[in-house]
Amino acid sequence: MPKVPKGVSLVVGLGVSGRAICRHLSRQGARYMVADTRTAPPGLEDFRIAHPDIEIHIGPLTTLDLSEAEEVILSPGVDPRSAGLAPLAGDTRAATGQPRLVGEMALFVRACRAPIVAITGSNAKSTVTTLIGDMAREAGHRVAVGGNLGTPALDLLVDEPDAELYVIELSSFQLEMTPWLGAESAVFLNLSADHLDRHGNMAGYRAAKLPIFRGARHAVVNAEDPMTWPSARLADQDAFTTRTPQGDEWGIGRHQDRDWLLHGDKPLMPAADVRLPGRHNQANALAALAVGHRLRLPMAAMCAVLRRFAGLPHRGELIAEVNGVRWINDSKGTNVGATLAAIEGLGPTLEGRLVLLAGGVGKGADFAPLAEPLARFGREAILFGEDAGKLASALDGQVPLSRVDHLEAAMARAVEVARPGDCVLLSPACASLDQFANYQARGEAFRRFAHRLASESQP
Ligand code: UMA
Ligand code: ADP
Repeated sequence: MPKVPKGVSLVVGLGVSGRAICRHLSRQGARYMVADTRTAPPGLEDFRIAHPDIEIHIGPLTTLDLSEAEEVILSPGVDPRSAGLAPLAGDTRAATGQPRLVGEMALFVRACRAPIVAITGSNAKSTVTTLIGDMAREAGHRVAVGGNLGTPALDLLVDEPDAELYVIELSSFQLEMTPWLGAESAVFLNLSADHLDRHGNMAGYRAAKLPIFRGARHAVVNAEDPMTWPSARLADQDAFTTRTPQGDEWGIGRHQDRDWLLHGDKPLMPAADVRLPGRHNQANALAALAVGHRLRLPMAAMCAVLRRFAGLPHRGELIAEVNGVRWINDSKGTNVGATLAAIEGLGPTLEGRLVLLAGGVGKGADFAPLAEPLARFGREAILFGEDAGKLASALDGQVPLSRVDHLEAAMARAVEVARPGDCVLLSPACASLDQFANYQARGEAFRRFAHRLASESQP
């Protein structure tokens, strides 16, 4: 069996993170080789050409001897419990006493020389990460923003070497492989079912995210969701809520006959001035404010960002209005919690009803929580993709259903059933990987369709 030689590290995965890890190790002059468990990882030939000296192992990790590898650095999509890796669990490196099996963030923490703000949660990570980055920038700081959001954290060290602050979005996959983070501020926004196919159950999913608090100097948690609280309260900890704040919580309460964002009893700005729509986004704004306050960013700069930030693509994004029907792209609604927020946020604002397009890879989630809000607000749920059947069983009898093979057919069906005042909402509650390269590709297919529809409806 081929072997990773003594003193050589192994990078597992040739995706976005794997390549960033390779670039980092090359910069450091470290000896490493690469493995990918897929038979044909994307971009393999390009990688070979660019790195002729790097040995590459393709295929299961059980066919590679890792017993003497210096360090095994996993891409986030690779489960540390998969065959071939399990024997490494609990192993430490003789030289450092550090775990031998780690993820990208272990390398990032070792190399990073500026404070880190880390953000996790089942939903709203990218939104809150972007808000915090924009707030720090507005206040005149040099800030680098990345992580699960897109740019791998390790690439930020080269792209923005002078950053005074790194604002990093972290997934459960990344956090479970992070032995130590030492964040200046660690934010755990919410927890609802996602990635249960990897983490087993909610307890396992939460445990995977809790390393965000390791070594943190400050925490921001959700006062309404105890699953986001660290096992032991930090000395310096803030909490946000969409209710009237208790003590010095960040919350929402009445002031001058209107709802205001409050810090304790101090009014900050009218809630309706937050440009992002819905209560859930006001919660997101409060979490970002709590971090910014800890970083001593001026309140005026932070509120200016909240007043103008219109949201990221694929998150509740209005694409077109055609014949009185709004087409909204929420392709990043990849779990039940996000789709619930979209239905409950949009439903009450409509003159008509919701035509929901949902389906894809459900990742082991229970879709039952979608039934009641769809009964209230739904005209029809049009289901497609791998877990359409599971969705249909969960929603049966609550809302009219139709099942089609693919998003294209779902959009065509939506044209037939939507009436003026309705909203066609792509919020799939599922990952896209059965039928698309990623959630962006799914959202772009929706965008193209809605734009075409809009141009065809022009007189
Ligand atoms: N894979 C294998 N074998 C391998 C390596 C990868 O089968 O040896 C598979 C994985 O199971 C997965 C796919 O290949 O299906 C990609 O995995 P990866 O770890 O190579 O992914 P990257 O391209 O490095 O992208 C990752 C994040 N993807 C995942 O965690 C699955 C990206 O988040 C992130 O933007 C990027 O690193 C930069 O940090 C995407 C994501 O879906 C948006 N994240 C999940 C989420 O947000 O819910 C966690
Ligand atoms: P993440 O990076 O955690 O996936 P995003 O900011 O990309 O988070 O948003 C993902 C999805 O979650 C979108 O569909 C968005 O509309 C929805 N969402 C945003 N904020 C919340 C919230 N506070 N609770 C539940 N869902 C939310």
